[in-house]
Amino acid sequence: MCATCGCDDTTHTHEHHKRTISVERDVLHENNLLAERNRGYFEAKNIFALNLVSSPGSGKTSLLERTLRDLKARLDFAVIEGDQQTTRDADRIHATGTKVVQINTGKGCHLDAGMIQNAIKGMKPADNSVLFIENVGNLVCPAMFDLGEQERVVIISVTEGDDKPLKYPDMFLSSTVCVINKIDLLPYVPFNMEQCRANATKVNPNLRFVELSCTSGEGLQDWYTWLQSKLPTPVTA
Ligand SMILES: Nc1nc2c(ncn2[C@@H]2O[C@H](COP(=O)(O)OP(=O)(O)OP(=O)(O)O)[C@@H](O)[C@H]2O)c(=O)[nH]1
Ligand SMILES: [Mg+2]
Repeated sequence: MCATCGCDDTTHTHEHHKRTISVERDVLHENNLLAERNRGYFEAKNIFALNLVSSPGSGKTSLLERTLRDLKARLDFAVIEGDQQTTRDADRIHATGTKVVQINTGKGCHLDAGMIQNAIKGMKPADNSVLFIENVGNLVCPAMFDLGEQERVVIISVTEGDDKPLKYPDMFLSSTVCVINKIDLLPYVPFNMEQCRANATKVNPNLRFVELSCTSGEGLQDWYTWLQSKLPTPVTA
């Protein structure tokens, strides 16, 4: 039996697999072109865009809520929320007083650059602002889709297991920062921090780590220090 598609036919040629690959390439090519346009827009307006990716429930929205509340007096923020259904996360962000747009992807499992282009046309984030994009909770598909962001932040929580970087390497390879969240739960779960970091570093030696808890607040200062160190210098007229 064919190990790729399960066909019993021994004369099977695999031609149809080649066709599938070329379609995927076309979709990604189109996405990459739009991502470059987004990147140009962000550069021109001096907007610092971050793409937050993780499995469902790792704490993307919780990290945003804390960050927005703690830094809103100093920085100008906008948020694009991606979910399959509901406006629950957008409602949470709205409650912090931050400008937010919700994108519902329906059956889709990731945001793409075209969705971001449409969202920024509508929301018009301010010059010199920080734009957070919360992707759909999924450790696989969002890895393939460049949105034009400057930084991709992968969040893993200690309840997920320290082997996840090895099992979902594309996400950790394509990210620039790895936030390890829910460290308040470390006493209760079998999670080896050093092993997790070693696994992630094996996949991506350039990955930077921040360990924190959105609940207790421990480690949040490290995240804020990193965020502020990355901000581009405001453009002066
Ligand atoms: N104990 C603990 N719980 C946390 C922490 N951060 C988030 N949570 C909880 O984890 C759950 C999921 O958090 P969310 O912020 O909604 O996670 P998310 O990644 O935005 O989830 P999706 O958008 O559904 O993918 C919530 O019940 C949070 O209260 C943390 O640091 N410690
Ligand atoms: Mg969320």
